Amino acid sequence: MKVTLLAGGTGGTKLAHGFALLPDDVELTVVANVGDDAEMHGLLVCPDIDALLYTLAGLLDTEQGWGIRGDTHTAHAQFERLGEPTWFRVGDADLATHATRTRLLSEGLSLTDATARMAAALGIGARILPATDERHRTVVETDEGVLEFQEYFVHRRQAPEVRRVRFDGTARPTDAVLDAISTADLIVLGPSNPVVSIGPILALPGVRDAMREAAAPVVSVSPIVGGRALRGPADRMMTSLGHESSALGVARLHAGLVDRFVIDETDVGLGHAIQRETGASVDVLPTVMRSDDDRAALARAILDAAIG
Ligand code: FO1
Repeated sequence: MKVTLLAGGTGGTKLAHGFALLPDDVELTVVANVGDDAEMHGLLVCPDIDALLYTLAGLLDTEQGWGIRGDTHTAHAQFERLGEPTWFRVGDADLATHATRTRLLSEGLSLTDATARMAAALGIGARILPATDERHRTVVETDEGVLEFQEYFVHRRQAPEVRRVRFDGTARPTDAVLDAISTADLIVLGPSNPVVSIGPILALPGVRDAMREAAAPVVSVSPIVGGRALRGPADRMMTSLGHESSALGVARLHAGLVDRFVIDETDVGLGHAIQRETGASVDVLPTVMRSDDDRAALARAILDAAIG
């Protein structure tokens, strides 16, 4: 059973972990958002790839939701002494990840190959595919000006009002990504921010067509539960961009692309409207993942509902 999951941020990463926890009959490929990527201290940081690497290797600082558990910050203190910008906090072990990635890229590896090399070194069985090997940065137009994604997300703490989100560059998805979509038995849009986590992947030319043409069912899992994002600014961002902040709002964004919507039990009342407006089926499941068991149970339930 080949599962291809589009993910970025916390929810999608947790669901990736859920699929990875299932027995060996699931062959997992995660297509990772790269819109959040940024150069920090001369190194390429890929936060969504990092979160996948650390989660699937059992290293993630789960309290924080990013970085490595138990990491120290000696380098951070030295950056501070040197007068370097320190609003983006990179731990010592985390720094090794970014340094390794940057070295592999400087030796001519693609981001796809560098990520595969690092995932293998960390003992990860799932395939993590950057959505593209080219520059594809999320740019946030706000009431306080045009901001790079991490500038908006970390430095400005998501305070500015978002007016528009766009993607910098003319990137194309990798062949590996298009192939993972067209050969999958199941395609899942993870419960990640639809605008800045899933949006950048779907914006790459050919990705939407590949999903429409794929034989596999396409399932979208709502990251909005009871009108609220479980983590991050997805709800406020949806509203300020003119979308309803609800599972229905997410379904509208993915209408025409998706065969089934997974919504949380809290949102059972939205099921009929989603079905009526999008023509897709609706599965009502417990989508809030508090434990590893919750993650695996949701992954299993999605498989059962979509494939039987
Ligand atoms: N998030 C923060 O809120 N503050 C940080 O200082 C920070 C550093 C950081 C370093 C490496 C990394 O891979 C991720 C990091 N993140 C940090 C998380 C990241 O900014 C966001 O959570 C994602 O981009 C949103 O999905």
